[in-house]
Amino acid sequence: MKSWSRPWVPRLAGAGLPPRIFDTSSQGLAGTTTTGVATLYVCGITPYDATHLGHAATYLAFDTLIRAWLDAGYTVNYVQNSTDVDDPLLERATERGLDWRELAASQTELFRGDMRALSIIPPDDYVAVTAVIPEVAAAVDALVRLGLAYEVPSTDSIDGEPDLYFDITAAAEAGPWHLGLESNLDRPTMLRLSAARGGDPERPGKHDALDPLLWRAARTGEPAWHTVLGLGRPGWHIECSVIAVNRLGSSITVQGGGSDLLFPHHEFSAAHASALTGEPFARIYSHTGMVAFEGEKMSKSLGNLVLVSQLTHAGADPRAIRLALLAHHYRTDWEWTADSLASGAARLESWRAWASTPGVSGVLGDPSASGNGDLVTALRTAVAEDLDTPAAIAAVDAAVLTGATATTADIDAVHSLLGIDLRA
Ligand code: 5CA
Ligand code: ZN
Repeated sequence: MKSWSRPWVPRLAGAGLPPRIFDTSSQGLAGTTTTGVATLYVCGITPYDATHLGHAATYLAFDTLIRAWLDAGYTVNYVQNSTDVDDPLLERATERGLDWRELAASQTELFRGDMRALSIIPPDDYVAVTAVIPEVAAAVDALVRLGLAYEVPSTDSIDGEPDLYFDITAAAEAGPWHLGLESNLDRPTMLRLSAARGGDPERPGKHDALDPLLWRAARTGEPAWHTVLGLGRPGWHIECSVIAVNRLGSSITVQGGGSDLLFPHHEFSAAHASALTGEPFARIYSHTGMVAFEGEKMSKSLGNLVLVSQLTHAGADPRAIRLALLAHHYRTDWEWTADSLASGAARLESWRAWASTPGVSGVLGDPSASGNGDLVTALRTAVAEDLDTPAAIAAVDAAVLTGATATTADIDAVHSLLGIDLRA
């Protein structure tokens, strides 16, 4: 599927440190790669009601990771999906009297525009689930052959075809995945989250209440595809496993997404991928914190949204939105307020004034003026240490406060590592 245009990322002199980020599985900081190649899979949107600031914050965190990798001289291969067929999208389309394909196409286009406006580095491969149904069906078929999937009878499917479920007990015995590998949660919490986030622990006929759906046989009025498994559509977690494994291979560097996806989605995406390859899914499992609004997690289902497009249409500078988001560490939960954008805009104003002050020679961004100490090193160190953008911002604020002239290298580093072009 079409991605969006790539922002210009200046190359800085020398090289940044290879970044370390927090790994949810081992609960500690981990070096991201030693090979000079980094592979990244980030869960994309379900395209209805795009793009709220929670989405933007999550994609901005992985954009920062990519910027740190590029600065360290790594080759990056980045894949993202679009869940363009799933229950919540179908329900929203029905509510609004829209064709689900039209709703997905229009919201995906809005998302692309918002990502472009925010200068977020696009995936190298942006993959719609509807474009890879045969691939996913073949993978589910392989899991059946491996003895890791089983049929659950259905009463409402067309022709009484069964649905297919993943056998977590058999998969854990086969290894290398085991339940809790990624999420470290206890079983009661898993059962609660499964029920709340698209699972069906109460469904009769499953071997384990937590076993996730791999393949849903066709129902009247629902989209379905003819495949090796018959007529139906994929479950949620398997789409991400297959899209990632078939494009990036096993043991990818980082699997990323919001903390709301930790269980069951990421745990079981990792389980399916490991079952298919016999290898761990990822070396690092990375999760962003949740952005709240009006006291609750910003979410499409609750409707407490602030959309990027609302702010930009009202005249907000996308760089101010970026600075408002980067002011929070990507792993913390925080709340968007009326002040958030205002403080991002004020900071942008002061940084731009700093960047446009001529240096001693009268040249903008005079490279001979080095009054800011080593701001480039400070920025590199901050982003390489678990993407500490608040520390990076504080370093620029400190430089601005001293009144010392911004050098070309300083301005380029702000542009390259934080994605804020102060020359525009
Ligand atoms: N399509 C699936 C993933 S395969 C999905 O979760 N889509 S989504 O549209 O609901 O979310 C897209 C991304 O934004 C996910 O990584 C999710 O974790 C993240 N996200 C959603 N809400 C928030 C929020 N309030 N704060 C931070 N990140 C969020
Ligand atoms: Zn996903």
